[in-house]
Amino acid sequence: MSVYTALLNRSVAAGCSRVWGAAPRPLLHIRSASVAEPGTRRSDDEQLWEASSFLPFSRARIGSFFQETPVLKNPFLEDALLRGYLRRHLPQGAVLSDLCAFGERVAIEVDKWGRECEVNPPRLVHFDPWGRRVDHIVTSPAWKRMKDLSAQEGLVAIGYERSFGEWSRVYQMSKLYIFSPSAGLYTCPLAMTDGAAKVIQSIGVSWPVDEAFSRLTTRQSERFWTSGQWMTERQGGSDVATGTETVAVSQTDGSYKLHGFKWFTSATDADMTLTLARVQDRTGATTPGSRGLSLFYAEVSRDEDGRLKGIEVQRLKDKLGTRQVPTAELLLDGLPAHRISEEGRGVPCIANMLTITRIHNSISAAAAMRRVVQLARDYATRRTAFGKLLRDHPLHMQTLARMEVETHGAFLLSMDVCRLLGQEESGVATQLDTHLLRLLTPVVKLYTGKQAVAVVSEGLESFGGQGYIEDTGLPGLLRDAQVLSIWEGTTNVLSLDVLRCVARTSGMVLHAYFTHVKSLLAGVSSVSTLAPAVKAVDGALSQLQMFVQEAATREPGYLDLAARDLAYSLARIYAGALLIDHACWKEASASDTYAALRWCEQDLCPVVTKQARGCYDPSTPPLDSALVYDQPAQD
Ligand code: MFK
Repeated sequence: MSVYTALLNRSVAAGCSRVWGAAPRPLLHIRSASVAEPGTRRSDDEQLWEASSFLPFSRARIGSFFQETPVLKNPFLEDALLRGYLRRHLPQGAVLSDLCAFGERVAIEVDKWGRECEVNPPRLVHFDPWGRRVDHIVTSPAWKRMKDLSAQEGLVAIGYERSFGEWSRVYQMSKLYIFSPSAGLYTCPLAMTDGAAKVIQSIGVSWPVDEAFSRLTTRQSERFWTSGQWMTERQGGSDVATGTETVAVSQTDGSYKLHGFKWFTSATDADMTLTLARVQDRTGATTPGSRGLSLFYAEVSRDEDGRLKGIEVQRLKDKLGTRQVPTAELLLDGLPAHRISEEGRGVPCIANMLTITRIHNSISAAAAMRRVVQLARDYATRRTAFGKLLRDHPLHMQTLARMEVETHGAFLLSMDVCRLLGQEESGVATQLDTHLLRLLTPVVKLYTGKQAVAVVSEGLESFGGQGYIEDTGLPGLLRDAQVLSIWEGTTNVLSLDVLRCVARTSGMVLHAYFTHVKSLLAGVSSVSTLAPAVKAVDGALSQLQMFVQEAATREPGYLDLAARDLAYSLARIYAGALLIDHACWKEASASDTYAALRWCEQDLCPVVTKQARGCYDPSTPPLDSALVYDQPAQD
């Protein structure tokens, strides 16, 4: 008999079962403890097993119930709305079969890489073992595989090949939408890569960026490049125009060297970047403000000693989410660069990039919502509580249905902006379409960014405590969603962008908006099931039109205060019209109708509701300030 067995036997003899109460029955039976026949000798193993069966804690006794996990199935096949939308607008077999095959790959292979990017985040190695400064950003093998996959699957290329004409962007973004929640945030470098390709194409591809354009848009993984977008400095995350301190010193060969400090540079392992700087004149002076900014192209390369040319990586950022993406602070110390905009035209030139990255952001937001709904729906068929599956609890299903309504709205908003982008790029856009694209890009970005945080947060709750446990992968969805309303323009900055584009076009963007929403409603029969939804959108649209006319006569500042609610109203009314339009399609499903009806039950025009409460009156700012800066208690 081993010492251990002897000890166990002694414990039993000492009456452990009395101390701990009745001996619990083993829950997990590996084998039964045998009862020795008289005259037979029990083995040490048998005696050990018998003794241990009286212990309240042991490996055999953590319980026999293990919850089935939520399963990620092919995200294309699981998404009736995406498939319906494509059947309606882009029914080409090649597209559908590519998306189906890609969806299978995402579920089986790519999702695991995405997880690996999260658990194996990038790190910065400043020095080599012999003390030389190297500034290596070490990324996981999965992150590198994402780069190859992105090229091979044409995740940027599809938008530039334009094989499906005006619907090419919808095809590309559908693929990114399937990819995004499994991508380990590789969608971030792809957004900037796409944006950089767009800028280069818009300025007319020529030396030195022709090679870059071909690499950004290739399907050959060994040639594929990603691009950064180094805009943010210490003073200028939003206020780029005044906050940019980086200077460009011209060289005798016509190129420049950049000196400055970039405070947030995402996906810093990029091969090239577009960045803003102020050109110094002979005296070293620069022009302040937006008019002093020019756009530069720079390659990220190393010298023969392995040092980055003209760049020092100060540190990697410690972020709430998006930990998969290397985000760095960079000192630009003579970075060789080429000016690719006219002097002083940097902001309008990089605005093309902002349009693209904001559309990518919207797609990622809708995709995050779709993913959490898919997982929650699957889980509801596997989890039993209070004697029945979650799917049989009406209140639980009502909650999932509300998440689905939001996801329907976000998807159609985002895809419609992709549709408009595709039309503009293939030369078939009308002036109305171009105005709509300008107005809706910030509106859809800001609205879907906020929706994503709310829906993903709700989604986590549907897994109970497991939704809060890191290694389920679920909390990462929420942490990553939180960035969607921050980067590429915060909600307030984009709300003000909406006002600026209204002012710059003398209201033409709003005219386009009203015209298009009316045309979407025009085809719906008044006796249709959708009549209450049509009535709600129609009414909200009229209210919004009156608000806009009246607000134009108000003092400056009135609209600034209304900007956020105005943007929300534009988003909700437009999404309502899109949902109705989609539900009127002859092959629409019952859930398409349900989504349209439910969406239109909310306050579609919060700007008028808040106006009626006097929220934008001149007395409001002092009141709001008083609320925020409350007087300290007087002793
Ligand atoms: C999953 C996807 C994720 C994506 C990953 C990307 C990660 C990158 C991390 C970052 O977040 S990088 C930093 C993000 N920062 C921003 O998004 C900047 C936010 N600030 C703004 O958007 C400001 O509104 C802006 C810097 C554009 C304001 O600059 P200005 O110089 O005060 O603009 P102004 O005076 O309104 O306009 C100057 C010109 O640009 C005008 O043209 P013109 O001179 O020809 O009249 C405008 O029409 C044009 N412009 C400005 N915004 C535009 C635009 N054009 C088109 N679209 C726009 N949005």
